[in-house]
Amino acid sequence: MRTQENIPVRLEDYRPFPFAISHASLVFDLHPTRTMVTARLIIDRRPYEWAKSEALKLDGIGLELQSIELDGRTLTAQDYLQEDGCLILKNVPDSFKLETKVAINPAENTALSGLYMSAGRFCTQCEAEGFRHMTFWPDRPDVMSRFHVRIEAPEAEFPTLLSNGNRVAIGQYEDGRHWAAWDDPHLKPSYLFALVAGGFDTLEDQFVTRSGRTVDLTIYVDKGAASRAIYAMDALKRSMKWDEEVFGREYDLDIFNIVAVSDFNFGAMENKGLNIFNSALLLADETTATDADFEAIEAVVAHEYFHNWSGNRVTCRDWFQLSLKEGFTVFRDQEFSADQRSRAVKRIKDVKALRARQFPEDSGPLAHPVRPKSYVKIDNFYTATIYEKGAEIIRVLQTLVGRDAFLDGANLYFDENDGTAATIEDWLHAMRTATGNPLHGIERWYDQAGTPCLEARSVFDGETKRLTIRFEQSTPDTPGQTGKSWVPLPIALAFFGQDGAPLNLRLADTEIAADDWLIPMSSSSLELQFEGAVERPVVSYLRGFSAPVRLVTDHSDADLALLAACDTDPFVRWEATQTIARNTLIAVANSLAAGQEADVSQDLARAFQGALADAARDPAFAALLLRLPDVSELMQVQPLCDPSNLLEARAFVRSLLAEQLDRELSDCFARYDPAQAFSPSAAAAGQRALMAACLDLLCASGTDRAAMRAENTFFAARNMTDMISALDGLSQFGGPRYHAALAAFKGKFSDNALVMDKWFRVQAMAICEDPLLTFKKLRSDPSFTLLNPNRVRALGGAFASGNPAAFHRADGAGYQVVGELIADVDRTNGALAARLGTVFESCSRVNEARQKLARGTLQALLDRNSLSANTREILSKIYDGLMA
Ligand code: B3K
Ligand code: ZN
Repeated sequence: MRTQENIPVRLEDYRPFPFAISHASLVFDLHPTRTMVTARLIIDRRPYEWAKSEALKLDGIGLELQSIELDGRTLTAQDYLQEDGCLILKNVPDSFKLETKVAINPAENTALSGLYMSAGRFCTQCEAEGFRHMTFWPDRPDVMSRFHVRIEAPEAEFPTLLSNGNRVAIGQYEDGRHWAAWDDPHLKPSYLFALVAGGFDTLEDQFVTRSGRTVDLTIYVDKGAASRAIYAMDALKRSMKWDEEVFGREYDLDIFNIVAVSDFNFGAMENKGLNIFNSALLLADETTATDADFEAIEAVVAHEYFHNWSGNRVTCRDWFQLSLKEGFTVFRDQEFSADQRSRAVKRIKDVKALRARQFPEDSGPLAHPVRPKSYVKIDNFYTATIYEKGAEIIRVLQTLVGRDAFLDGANLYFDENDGTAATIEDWLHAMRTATGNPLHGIERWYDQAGTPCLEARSVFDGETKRLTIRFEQSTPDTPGQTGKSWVPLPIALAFFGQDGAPLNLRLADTEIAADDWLIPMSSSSLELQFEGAVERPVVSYLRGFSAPVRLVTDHSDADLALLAACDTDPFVRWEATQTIARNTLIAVANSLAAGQEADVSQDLARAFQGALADAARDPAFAALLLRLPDVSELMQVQPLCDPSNLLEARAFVRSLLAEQLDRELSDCFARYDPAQAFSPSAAAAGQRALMAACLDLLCASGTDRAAMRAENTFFAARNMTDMISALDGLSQFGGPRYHAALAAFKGKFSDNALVMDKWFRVQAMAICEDPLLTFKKLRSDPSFTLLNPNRVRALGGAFASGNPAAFHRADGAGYQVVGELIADVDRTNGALAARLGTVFESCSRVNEARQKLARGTLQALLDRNSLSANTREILSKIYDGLMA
């Protein structure tokens, strides 16, 4: 099927918009089912030769046109054309005023793009193309205007009326309606527009910028929830300060507002001066939010705030440049969190997330470059590649040029492009100019899909005492892209003696010696020789994960054990432990599959013992060391796998570890005091994470003692983190204890939707009992709704991604239930359904029989004519990549 809706947009077709709209004055007369939107635009033809004969083409979808006036003259149907989501006016003058009036129905907007209602309030989401659902407009990021907005609504129901910028006037009508006028002094594209109307409680504070301006900060939340916004407010103030101190960027309006809404398609949105947040990423206190929630809130509040410069002051010329703002802003929020918390732990968590989400994307049917060449639905391109790989490229750049030069480059980028819609070329131009570094080949990071593979082999010559290391890099073919070239890779290295002590080696035939090395690789292969070791050193590669590649080394088991025990770089220590675990798990899985007895090496138990012995020094780090790679991760290294075999291997190894390390785990678990006063700090969270990691492994023993421990932890828990850790533990057992805890949980939190999402998630991911039956029960639970994206993700996303053995059941029933859920969600919210559809990406890694079953489910979905263009784009790409 080929309709206007699924014709790809191509980067090479980019052309500026032929008109400029200097001013936009919008009036929203709000009504849940019939909101009237009047737009008065001041339009000038741009001075390009080709623009002279251009018609004015405005985007507009689902708008009931009431009237159009051009310079005060009412147009009739002969004067314009409405087709394919556009309003076309031929033969317009070079300068004119245009007024359009339309009616829209926010209450029926279940796609949550444009103006919609959430919990009885009006709110908007415009990125990427929501604005066209409210009024006729060239809905593209390179058309920037000054917006003036007037909002009218009944005062009793909608006491708060918000938009971007500053509130410049308010007033009342006699019929109980009131109005507010907002003016945003900054030019902005339509995707940054926002409007909110409703009744809220607020949390207020102030921030004084380094130049001495006072900014009023307000967070708008549900009635009674203001105290749950305290943490977010604190994170906001810390973000504002950090951006001044590190990037030299100050806030530029007198007010900064954040609104929390319960129905939102993703995490949050950086609208100028009026951020809108999914309440899951804003509201937190110890009794309702976990440490992971606190951490995510801190990161997302910072992320949206940082967009004020990387995204709003400097925006994107077109959506192909999306990573210009997203990759850079993720990098900025990662650095912020690293400074607020533990840099090492943050780096490991980021790498885990990259490998869990971006690496599979980059090696599967949905692989695409950080700057794609074409797309069908832009909503589908808010991907881990654009965000997380995009952030890694920025980090590679920083590592290549050094922190100070990098910050100079970022400053120059902000200054040169302030108030404009920029491109990735503009960014690289600023970096090259400021640093003097030619950054050869850096564009390939943006243009080539696929995760580069870096192979490192080392040979020690016992006679010459020279260590030779040979690096080879290659980037695999991806759908539609072959024959790739090298990318610039910063390789951080160090060496350890067989006793585990760091070695200071010399680059052969030079005087250059160091403990730590940073080797920029800008070729497909590279050979280096080092001198100064008396016996074969162990090489520590890619310290701090200095480049986002798949690393293949010739490390022996003994080398890995040494690095796991002695490396001074926490990332490599963790990586070595994970590699030992991965190798062990895969070996066990293969033995089990072959019906043989599994022979488990002691290296893993020893590495865990080391982690436990050292746990007090950095509990958060120890907690990471003690978590085995999960089934999804193992699926990436075991092609054409059977996920239930991997799950079985994991359960087997975990039970062995639980048995062997019972004393150490129990001691470490017992050192945790569940009654201590709560703090959301990284240090306190680290202690809770360590307790949880111990409890999780202890539960793998399957003993009654462990189940009782989890039960006691659950009922003694004074905070949500401990409660969820205990519930996770109990979910390994199933049975009455687990169900009693679930019932108690529900009884306590049934009126808090965000906490109930956790109740859904724990059960959707539980491997006890029959996960498919659990899924079906939850799907028909009265508190399940297709209309709330958080709830849909808490069930569908958690089941398909977090319970791989159940999703990839041999009989295909897992695919079927998720397919049905996607079809149901798609009826009301195509963007959400498409995002959920990406879970089928993992099917390219399972065995042929399963791939065929998944293909059948996808075929049935694709056969539906009513399937949204969003979901069709995702599912058809996945379908094409599966075995027939
Ligand atoms: N810029 C938004 C994401 C918009 C997603 C549109 N489908 C939030 C963020 O990345 O900060
Ligand atoms: Zn962002």
